[in-house]
Amino acid sequence: MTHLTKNQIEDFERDGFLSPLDLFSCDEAVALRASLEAIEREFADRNLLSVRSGLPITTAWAWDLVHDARIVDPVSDLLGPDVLLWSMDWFIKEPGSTYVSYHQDATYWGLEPHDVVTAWVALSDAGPATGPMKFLPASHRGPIYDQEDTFAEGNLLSRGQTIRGAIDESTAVLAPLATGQMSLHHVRVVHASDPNTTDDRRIGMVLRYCGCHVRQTKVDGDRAILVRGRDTHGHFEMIPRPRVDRGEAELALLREYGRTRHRALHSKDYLQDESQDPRQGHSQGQSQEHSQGHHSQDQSQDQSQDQSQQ
Ligand SMILES: O=C(O)CCC(=O)C(=O)O
Repeated sequence: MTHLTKNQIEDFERDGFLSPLDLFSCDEAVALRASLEAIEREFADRNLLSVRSGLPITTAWAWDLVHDARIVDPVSDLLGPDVLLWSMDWFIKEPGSTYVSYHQDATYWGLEPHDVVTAWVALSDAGPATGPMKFLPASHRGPIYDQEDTFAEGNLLSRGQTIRGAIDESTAVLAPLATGQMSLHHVRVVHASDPNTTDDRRIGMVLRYCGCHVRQTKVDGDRAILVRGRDTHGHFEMIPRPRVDRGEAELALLREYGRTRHRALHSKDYLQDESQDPRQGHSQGQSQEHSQGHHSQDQSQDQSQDQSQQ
């Protein structure tokens, strides 16, 4: 049984996050990390953002992983019986100064209503020195804040999205995780993370789930994977299990998915006046997520690079 207790559900509803939860054994997490890093080595000359985020579309083990009952059971306790995976993102914080600024995911994903939960899975140690997630408890019950695109150096968010104005950090709760543990957070909760001061990578496999009733309000044709129950709404096009790992059809679907997701995440809702778009002339940064103007050796991968998230 991997379902949440009544108390855990109440904690999540009160705070907007739940952490830590035991998920994988250390051996399982190490094996998953090895699978990821083998793929990173194999596709080192490609756009790794796209390769990693596209895994459930292109690679059977990743498709199976996002269906794992140990993740989907607790998620469905929060979202109900019919659940979609909207996105697999990777927040890999190498040792160094990169960080994530305070933001709310709900501000720019276009998903409505906000019945969206992230499972943040530690495939390496995410202890206090690695810059684990920190949350402002109960902020998911407050307003959606105005965010600006700062494109700040070292910010792992693609546009350096940052809540405008001062944040009262005094209530922030650090959510360190051991290898194989996960946290769950609500799409509206305010969160951030500090630099990784250790010698190892901090690898977060970040799975975004939503109820089947949730819509993509920014674009048509967004895609998702049904991981639990039935989809009687049809708001998303369904992504099938990969038949051939990184086969032609799977890569074609990844490109389509990437184009749609790019439109959703970079639509004018967030850049109302293109002449003021700070991305003009912005050089390729180190963001974990969408990077603009990148020219990889594989244009097809390039076109789907922005599928991930922030
Ligand atoms: O991994 C991090 O440090 C930030 C992750 C994040 O912002 C998210 O999962 O929404």
